[in-house]
Amino acid sequence: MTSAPRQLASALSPPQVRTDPDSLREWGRDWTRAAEPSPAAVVFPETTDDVIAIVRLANSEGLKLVPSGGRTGLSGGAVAANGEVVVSFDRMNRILDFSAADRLLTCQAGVVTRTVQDFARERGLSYPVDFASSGSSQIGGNIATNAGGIKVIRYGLTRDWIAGLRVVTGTGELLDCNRGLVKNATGYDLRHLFVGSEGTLGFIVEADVRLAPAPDPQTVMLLGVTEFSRLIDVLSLLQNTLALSAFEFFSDLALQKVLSHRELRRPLSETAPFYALVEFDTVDLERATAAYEASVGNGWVCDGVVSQSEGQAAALWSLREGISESIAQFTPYKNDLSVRVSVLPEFLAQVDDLVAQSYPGFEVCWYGHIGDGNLHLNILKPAELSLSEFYARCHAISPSLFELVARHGGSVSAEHGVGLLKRDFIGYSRSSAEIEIMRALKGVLDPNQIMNPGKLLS
Ligand code: S2G
Ligand code: ZN
Repeated sequence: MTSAPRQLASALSPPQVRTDPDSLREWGRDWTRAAEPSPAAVVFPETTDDVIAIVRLANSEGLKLVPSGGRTGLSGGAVAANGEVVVSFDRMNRILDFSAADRLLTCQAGVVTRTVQDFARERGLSYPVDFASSGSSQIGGNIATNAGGIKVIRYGLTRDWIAGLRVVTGTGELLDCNRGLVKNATGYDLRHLFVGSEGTLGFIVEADVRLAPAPDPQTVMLLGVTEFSRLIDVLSLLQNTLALSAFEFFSDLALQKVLSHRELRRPLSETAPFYALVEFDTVDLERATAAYEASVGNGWVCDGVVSQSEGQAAALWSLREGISESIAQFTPYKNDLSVRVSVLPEFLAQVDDLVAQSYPGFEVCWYGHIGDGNLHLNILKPAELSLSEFYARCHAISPSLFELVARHGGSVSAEHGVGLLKRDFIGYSRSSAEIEIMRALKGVLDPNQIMNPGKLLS
């Protein structure tokens, strides 16, 4: 056993340290295949004191640490490819407290997102941040990447639901940020520095998670939309008519991939180039139907279906939520872009032209949360191209795509984080002054650069 695992075994109990090849491979990667996992060891802290001991050892022995949650990341943020020690929160997965009066749940970072959602629902409340990977992602990882998902248009992002954080910084200092308070005007809100920091400043070990009242009954409508730009017309008409819980979109190619992967039938009699999946309070059904009819009258929509039951609503949602899993077999090159909704029409037109010119012959899969300006552009690998050749060709086009995003004041990583894959492109969305300040902040909180080295900042 090399020195790192032996040292770690002295700070933890032996079962908490793994070095077998299967564990190194399993915990050394996330959902990306950006790099071959090769950690020196995987450790499983069970308490905050264990995490502090690991951080102190890393500082004294020059170990590098990679935080690991559900490993559902899509930017390589949890990849350990250079002999780092993976610090998995799988065993720090307890719900510690619940206050109905505060509508607050306190839990360890390793609690699975779905567990938080179920816990809230069982108490007549809800945790309204949701996405396809919520069954395996962990709340700590959601916080570290400020995860968004499908309900942002109504409920915001993870950041909006975190009322307190316990964090072990890169120096081993335990910070108790905000303690679940609603108001606390006593200086910089350090909690928000750690949200979205992707494990580069410290380990999130516990969170105080705000919960919302249970939502009213919801109805889902799937619309066949006649062209890309009309998605925005439908969005604006619906938004001026009722309170939307979700406004998602996907292309017909994305739908085809889900239908064939899951052996499902087409949901509409008409085929359209794009589909909008809309969710709203059932009490607004009459207004939603009127907006649908107006959209058809305007030629924006060619067909539509409304859920008549929770089962039908879930079936319509599965067409959207199944995309990521259905296209995984084509090892897609993923772009996760966002612009303000107001500039979407112009941006959509320009990015559509760029994609058509740049990726001739590649299958291009569009989907995402267009209601909050977030588009997922996935280029599918042709069978005849090697993965490295395919990635190289896509990577070569990224600068022109990101220039377009920058021209529209957008972000080159809307919700998936920067990690490894977008690290070299953050200059398209952040100024050099901001990047220097981020480096200085990392210098304060992780002076020995032990925390997730090479991620987010080069
Ligand atoms: C989505 C999930 C991950 C992916 O479906 O909204 O954020 O495959 C994605 O892009
Ligand atoms: Zn998404």
